[in-house]
Amino acid sequence: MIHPRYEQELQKQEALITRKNVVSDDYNGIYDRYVYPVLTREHIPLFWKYDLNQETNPHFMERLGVNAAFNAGAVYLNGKYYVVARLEGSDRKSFFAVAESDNGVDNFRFWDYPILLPDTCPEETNVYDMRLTQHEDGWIYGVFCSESKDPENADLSAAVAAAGIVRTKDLKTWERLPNLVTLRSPQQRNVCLHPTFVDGKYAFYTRPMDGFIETGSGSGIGFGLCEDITHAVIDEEVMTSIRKYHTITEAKNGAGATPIKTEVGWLHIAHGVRNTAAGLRYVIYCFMTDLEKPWVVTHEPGGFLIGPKGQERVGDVSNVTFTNGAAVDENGRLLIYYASSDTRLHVAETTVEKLVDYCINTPVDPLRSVDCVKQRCELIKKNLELLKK
Ligand code: M1P
Repeated sequence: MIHPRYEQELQKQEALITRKNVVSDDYNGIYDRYVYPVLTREHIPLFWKYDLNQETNPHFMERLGVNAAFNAGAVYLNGKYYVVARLEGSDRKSFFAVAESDNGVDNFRFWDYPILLPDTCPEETNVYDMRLTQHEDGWIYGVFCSESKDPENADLSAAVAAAGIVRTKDLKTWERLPNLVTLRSPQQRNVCLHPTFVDGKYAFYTRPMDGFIETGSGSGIGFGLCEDITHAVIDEEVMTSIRKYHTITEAKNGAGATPIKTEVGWLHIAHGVRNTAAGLRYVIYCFMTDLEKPWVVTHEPGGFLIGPKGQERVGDVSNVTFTNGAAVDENGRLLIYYASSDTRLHVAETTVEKLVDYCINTPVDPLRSVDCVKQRCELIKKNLELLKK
């Protein structure tokens, strides 16, 4: 018999899932933030957490808790919005699950089961942050972080990060391919597959790292080509958007959403990290690369696009905004799915046209305070002259 408490909890959850999302009055002209997160741990189906049977669970206790729903890959398919979210169980293991919505900003519902990845990597302990790429070869690829214990380091927290690769046609059946091998970088995280062939090859954005946390000598977001996606090996990585001293990317950066093709170039929505006395601060930034040479940065507006604000600042890993997914519809409506503080998933809405304008017309970071003030004074002068007319 179903526990009587189930109905009460279900009603609460239904109210949360079906709540209409509203645009925040926090204006910047670039994008609209929505007030409510689109996914939280409270969106997880109750039957994933509770044993609903009153006989075996008389106190209606959670048997398998979920701690967080955050960093999500995203895709717009046949008029619907799908995210593959990173869920973290209360046991700290992350896994993936598909949630869908008709409008992309609210009413996200998880499918009945999370994704059970083919178990091809016995050493793999944890998986997270899937980027979804609708590739011109006809597959939808998911590239994610595959983490395992570092066998060569006795420190219990020493880990190795690699890029796992899966592919699907329907988000239901997933074929696992061997992990990406990058011959010159010992570890990889935040790897993302480019949606088209480049010089007839598969192209990946990488994030070369010497260790699990620190990027070490890795100077930014890399780019490499491979012949065969079913045994993906990248020999050489060239740099795209690089880390710079005293900027939002000083400590590290990484590819985010799969690049979006526009008439003027590829639009990238990535993340940058700086260090502070309070720990690392993660923000989201944009840049554009050349259509033919998608590793060549053509525009890189100064500063961040989305930084943690208000309640977004607080969570399991505070002061973090992070994205690994965006969805574009046939009219150029662009939804950026971003997570705050490794805890919940939000959405910001803009258009491809607006974000291209932002990339092209936002001044670059001049890298020195004095030059930043000069830059601002120019804007003020122009505006004051206009206001006086
Ligand atoms: O905790 C913040 C983020 O840290 C990692 O990003 P990066 O590799 O750039 O440090 C990722 O593990 C990401 O999942 C997480 O949100």
